Amino acid sequence: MCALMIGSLAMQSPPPQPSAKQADLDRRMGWFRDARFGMFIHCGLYAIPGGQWQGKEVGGAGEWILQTARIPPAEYMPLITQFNPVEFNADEWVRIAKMAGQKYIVITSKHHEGFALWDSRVSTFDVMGTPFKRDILKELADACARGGIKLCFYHSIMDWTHCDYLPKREWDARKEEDADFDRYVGYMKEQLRELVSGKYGKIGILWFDGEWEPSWTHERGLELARYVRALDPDIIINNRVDKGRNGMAGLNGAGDWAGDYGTPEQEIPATGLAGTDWETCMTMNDTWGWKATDKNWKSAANMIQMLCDIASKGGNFLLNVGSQPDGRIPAESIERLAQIGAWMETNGEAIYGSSASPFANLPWGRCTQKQLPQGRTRLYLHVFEWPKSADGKSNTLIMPALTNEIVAVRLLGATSFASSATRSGDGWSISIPLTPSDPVCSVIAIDIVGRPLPTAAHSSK
Ligand code: FHN
Repeated sequence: MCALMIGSLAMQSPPPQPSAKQADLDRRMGWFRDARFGMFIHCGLYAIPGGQWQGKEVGGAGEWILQTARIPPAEYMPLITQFNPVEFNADEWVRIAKMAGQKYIVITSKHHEGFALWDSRVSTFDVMGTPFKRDILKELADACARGGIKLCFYHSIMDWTHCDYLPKREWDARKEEDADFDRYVGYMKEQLRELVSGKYGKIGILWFDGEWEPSWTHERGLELARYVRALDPDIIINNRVDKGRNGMAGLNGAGDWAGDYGTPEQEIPATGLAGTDWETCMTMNDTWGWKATDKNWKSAANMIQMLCDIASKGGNFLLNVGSQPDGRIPAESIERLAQIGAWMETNGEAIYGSSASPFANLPWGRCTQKQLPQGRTRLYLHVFEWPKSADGKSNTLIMPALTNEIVAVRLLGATSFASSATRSGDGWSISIPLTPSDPVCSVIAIDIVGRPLPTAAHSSK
């Protein structure tokens, strides 16, 4: 039996009262911190060439083909006549996200190509100008409402095809002096109003991107954030509305930057980031927009451990799918999402609503935590490297550096085995089965008295 010593609750002072600004942020971020895992969808005209142009393979991400192949907008925009994703089924997309355990969807309302995935009143370069003639975002909004998935929009500030966006691509024949960037910002704001107006339901996040060109300034970023906040005081705005992020690391440097959370891209911060909300976005292969030749798929095992790593540092994981020109999500994506979903079915409680590990590092894996009533805490031990039994008869996991009393131990997904914990040095020795309950990551839940008190050497603080 685990030690049933009645641990004295360490006298832990209550946390300080948050400021009004922090309280407002906490209110907005509540569902985001609970969700932890979302689906990114890159859907646009770029899936039609799918990485090929004029019979040649084009390097780089599929959605960057206008830039990478230096396609004049006048030659790119006629792709609209070929956009016809006849296999698109919004309920199927939502089913796949739910199957994976993803709680929100961020879809590209408009990527850098400037094509609007909804029926926009202020543009003819939109989905209603295609043979498909259906409002994809409206169908997805209705499916998300039916499925209980939070809908969010990725929206690019940079717009390679709009006549007023600056700077123009150097191979764009249109004259920069004919463009009016302020007029472009007014157009962008009008499209954002359409998206957040209620027609598409309550939008969870406006996921800005494409903020890096010189035409977009800190002042414009602050003003756009104020504009969006006025449209909806509850909507979350990422930090790419402004100029504060440090490239792909995605986290704001010092300064009064707009945006509610940081956006590391294709990478996971080395440690947790106390007091900062953040979300790593990542492709499953190497491209955001669909590319026929990109077969460099990550394994589901790798992405499950990434999800645990990210949650153990207090972040969210936004995992991408690039829809095919026919409107289907690639089979390779669905296959991986199904495997991730199976793991989440058993272990999701260790991810959803969890917060960062109190430990700097653990030799066998990661840790997340949740507060319990009566001042107790549940620690979830995500074991990647299952210990090997010394004698083939019994097995233990060493939980180092935990001064709190353990009052309960449970192996997620293992119905029969009764784990127990006994003191071991400055931590605990936990009895575990000879073999892991999951080959990728087995989770052990331990309930402790009080808030976790790791020894100084092992604290993440
Ligand atoms: O240029 C885009 C890219 O196409 C993709 O949308 C990613 C996703 O976060 N964001 C930009 C690259 O940082």
